[in-house]
Amino acid sequence: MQMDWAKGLLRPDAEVRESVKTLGQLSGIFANTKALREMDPTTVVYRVQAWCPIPEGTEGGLFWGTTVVEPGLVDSEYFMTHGHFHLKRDRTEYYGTIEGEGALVLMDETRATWMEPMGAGTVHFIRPRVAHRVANIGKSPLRFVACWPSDAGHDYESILGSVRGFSMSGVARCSSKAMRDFPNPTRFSCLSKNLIQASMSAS
Ligand code: M6P
Ligand code: ZN
Repeated sequence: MQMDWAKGLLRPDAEVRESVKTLGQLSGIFANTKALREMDPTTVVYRVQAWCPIPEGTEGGLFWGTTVVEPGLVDSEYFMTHGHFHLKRDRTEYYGTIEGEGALVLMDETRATWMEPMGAGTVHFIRPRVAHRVANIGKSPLRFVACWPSDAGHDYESILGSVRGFSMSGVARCSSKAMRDFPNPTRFSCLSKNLIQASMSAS
């Protein structure tokens, strides 16, 4: 396999799966559905390349991939990945940032949510039973690589909805300065959305 390490892109190959997520495919994750409806549904939010050299579900294997999240906003929310728990909840993952500015939003099964700032060179270990989503909080594409177990699976269902979902206001319009100044990792409850926004706008 060949990867362009400057851009994180994998050379197209029969074992590399490529997918594109548009605004039209992400209607469940943005809070302001009216603002979303007024945008072009074909707008690309992010692209994923996943190198899957063995069948999905195989125990003991690893997949490798790159995700590129475009800059943009839906009302006050940054463009972000859908986000997921692993179907096998004890499976972990690494994310490593190539370039851009991002927020890795993490949420455990008690719905406690926290963030880690992403920037060129940051590496993030996603612990067992922790859902993960990435928002692009910068002005250029955010590129990151990921490595995860081939039997982890994706559970998208459990993070959807205003009650069960991530505390999405936490990534709304937070400046990169606020992200840098935030203790890392910062832990807070999903119930304190206003507090998060207040802390971020204060810094
Ligand atoms: C990373 C990995 C993939 C994931 C992708 C996009 O590359 O975690 O497993 O599919 O990000 O994230 P999502 O599936 O939540 O849209
Ligand atoms: Zn994952």
